Amino acid sequence: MAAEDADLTPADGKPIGRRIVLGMAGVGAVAVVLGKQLTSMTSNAVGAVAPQIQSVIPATGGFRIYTVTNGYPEMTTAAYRLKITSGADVTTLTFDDLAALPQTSMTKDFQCVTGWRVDNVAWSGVLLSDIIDKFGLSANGTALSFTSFDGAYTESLTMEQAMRPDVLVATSMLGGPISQEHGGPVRLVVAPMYAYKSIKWLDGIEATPTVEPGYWEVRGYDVDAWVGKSNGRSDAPVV
Ligand SMILES: Nc1nc2c(c(=O)[nH]1)N[C@H]1C(S)=C(S)[C@@H](COP(=O)(O)O)O[C@H]1N2
Ligand SMILES: [Mo]
Repeated sequence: MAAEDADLTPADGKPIGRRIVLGMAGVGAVAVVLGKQLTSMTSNAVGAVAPQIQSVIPATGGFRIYTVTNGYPEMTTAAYRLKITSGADVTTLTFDDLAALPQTSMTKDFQCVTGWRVDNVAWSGVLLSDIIDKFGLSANGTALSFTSFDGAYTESLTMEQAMRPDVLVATSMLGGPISQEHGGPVRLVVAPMYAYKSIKWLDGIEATPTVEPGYWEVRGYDVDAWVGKSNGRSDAPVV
């Protein structure tokens, strides 16, 4: 499956392009939608690009599936590892290790900065604050950096943001495992912020001295991506 970068720099200097890849099982549709037209075009773009495969695009319940690489990285729960770096201490957790930690559930709206939103998404997993406490991360930095096993996407939070009770290292979504395209087996969910903070295919958490802006943030999006209070489009229609 091929996709092309759609980064643009509009008049306000903030690159707002992004790439959307929709596809499954050897049949892919690639919609490259530019800048401000993204919100209004996403639904139609699929039909416009490849009308014949519309019927095989999975019903994702209102979610758009995003990736900044060519496709979705694959990982079994057995092979999964989460590397936690807290100063000189490096700990590697398996999926079972995560499952053995206290489990927390939350149901929150999931809002992309481009305007689409899915209401009442059920997540469960381990509170990031529990991981911070268990591994002493706040003694070793003022922020956290997150990496993905897609090898490209990164994210960050201040320690204060990361301690919130609505920030989860999620191992379950909508009552089941997190699917490959939604970032399984483990993704971050930062419920109070636009979904670009919710890094998929999470494989690393590290305490850092300062906030290191993530993938979209070095491309112009706000580091503090509070829904309705950042450079997102909370006023945009849900498409
Ligand atoms: N690794 C990775 N995480 C990511 C992204 C991505 O492209 N790669 N996109 C982000 C954006 S912009 C959104 S809106 C959500 C989309 O989540 P979904 O693909 O499960 O709908 O994932 C976020 N996390
Ligand atoms: Mo997004």
